[in-house]
Amino acid sequence: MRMKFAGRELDLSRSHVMGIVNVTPDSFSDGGQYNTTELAVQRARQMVADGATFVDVGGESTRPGAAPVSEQEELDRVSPVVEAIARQLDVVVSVDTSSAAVMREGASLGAGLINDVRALQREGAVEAAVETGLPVCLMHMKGAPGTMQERPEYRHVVRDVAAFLMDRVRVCESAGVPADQILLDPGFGFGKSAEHNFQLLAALEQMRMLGYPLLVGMSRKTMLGQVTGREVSERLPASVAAATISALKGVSVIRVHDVRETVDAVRVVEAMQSAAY
Ligand code: 7PM
Repeated sequence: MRMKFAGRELDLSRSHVMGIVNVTPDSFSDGGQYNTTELAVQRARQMVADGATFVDVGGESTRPGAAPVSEQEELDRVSPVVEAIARQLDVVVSVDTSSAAVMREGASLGAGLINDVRALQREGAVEAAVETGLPVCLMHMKGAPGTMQERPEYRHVVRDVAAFLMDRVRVCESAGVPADQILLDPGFGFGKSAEHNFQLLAALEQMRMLGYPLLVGMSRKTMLGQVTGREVSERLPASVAAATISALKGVSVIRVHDVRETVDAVRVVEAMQSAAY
């Protein structure tokens, strides 16, 4: 179960940690582009030192109610950061985008993975992804970022999410994305109630039986606030618990804010698995 990310081949039968590097203007209150890039690279450097295998660079906020970002704005934010991290650090750079232009530019600057919360449904995205030759992560989202959390409903959340993802797999493979370059993500918090999210968490082994490596992101999310009563700044223990469960269930990539703590948790799971009799 190996996959090649722009020159770096990884064993996805193990769990890897992906650090989140946001390059939205509100994530660094500085204003200037140079400062933003420097701070993002600094953050990524610490994540690599802490054991991250991937860093996910995103310039479009999917936050409910966030203003949509123009393609040029997203390019201006993401490109210098992808380029600097890919050049300076030993890590797979994931580009968190739905834009065909950002996918192409990111790939040319050294990105190793396309992470699209819209599962390549935007105009030209599948074709752009195929051209880059990079692996892609296809995520499930119900509705659109602005309104997705308004009373989401499913017939059966696990079946519905799996059916959506397999439909996107079919479209992508037909267009030329190799089957062994696809990761799937149930999209925790993207158009799901707390119950939906925890049903999906419980069903991760089932999800894995679809035959594609999984990537998940639960770090600091509302679903963890809903069961702990904690504010976002107090969700580290719950986030590490969610990551531990993910590793136990065989998830390949765990997307988090807190790399060091998550890497420790993954190491504990791995120690148990390699000792199991
Ligand atoms: C506001 C709302 C800010 C949501 C940030 C978010 C995922 C992702 C995100 C995920 C994959 C967050 C999310 N979440 N990509 N991008 N999977 N593949 O909490 O779960 O980080 S953005």
